[in-house]
Amino acid sequence: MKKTISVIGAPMDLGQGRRGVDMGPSAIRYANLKERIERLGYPVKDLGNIHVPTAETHNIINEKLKYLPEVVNVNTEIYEKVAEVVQQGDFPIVLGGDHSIAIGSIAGVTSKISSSVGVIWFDAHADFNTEDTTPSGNIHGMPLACSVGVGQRDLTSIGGFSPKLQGKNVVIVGARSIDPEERELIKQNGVTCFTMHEIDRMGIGRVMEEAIRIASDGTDGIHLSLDLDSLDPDIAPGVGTPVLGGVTYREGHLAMEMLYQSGKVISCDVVEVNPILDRGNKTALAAVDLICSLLGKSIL
Ligand code: NNH
Ligand code: MN
Ligand code: MN
Ligand code: MN
Repeated sequence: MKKTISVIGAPMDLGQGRRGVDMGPSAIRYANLKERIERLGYPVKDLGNIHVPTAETHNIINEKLKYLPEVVNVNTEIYEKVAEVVQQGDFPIVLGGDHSIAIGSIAGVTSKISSSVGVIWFDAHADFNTEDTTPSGNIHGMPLACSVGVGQRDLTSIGGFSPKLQGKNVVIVGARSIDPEERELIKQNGVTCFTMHEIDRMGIGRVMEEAIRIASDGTDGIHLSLDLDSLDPDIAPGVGTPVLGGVTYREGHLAMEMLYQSGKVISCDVVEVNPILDRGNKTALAAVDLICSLLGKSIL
């Protein structure tokens, strides 16, 4: 019997500045997420959406940590839901929403695992800023730092423990836009980063072999945090911060296929799909295609 897949919608848009990413969970569901996963032989439970307050009903108090109290509250709810799913032995897929939701999601996954979890952060960005290094004040640029215990206390201590991850088991793949001080933090914390440069030189196959080895070294499993802006904007235009020179469609799929074959992946986030900026529902469809490869859809 295959693991039950539990889908949790997190229509969060408070971690970034553009309207529409709160509709990501709807767009991904509309792209037939449930049916497509069921076709692979998994039982699927859709647990609905986490409540996210409307941006217009709240004020920004701290320009370096925009909507901090609201982001903390939503992530606490995500943490509780994901922890419950993992406790039941199910595989959570958290649909963003912006990437700040990974703070709660990773807290939930790591809280119920006996030893430690590795993370593969598939993203055009490193999301390793803090309130001291952020160029935008947007918390979606901070979740990976928070998860290794770096950053504002309320964010790093979601679930009542910190850090969630050890830098040596964290791997960023696909990066091509990293802020100057963010770069220093990545190095200081022992995080591995395979940028587009390494993907071009080594090929995505070797990059993923290394990434899987590093993320599973001494851990009980791998959490995949999939930011759709990792893909090239040609194939995933519906994201808030597109960056040229991204991962191709096949590179993305090969990465997911290899993660499936590793047998190590225990949970994932699928974030930053913004239907207002999309063409058709292209980016959400690409997201569902990638999830299917991650869950074992093979070509032959
Ligand atoms: N590094 C920038 C910031 O911190 C942009 C982050 N944007 C993302 N991250 N989409 O994935 O504001
Ligand atoms: Mn609520
Ligand atoms: Mn991101
Ligand atoms: Mn990104």
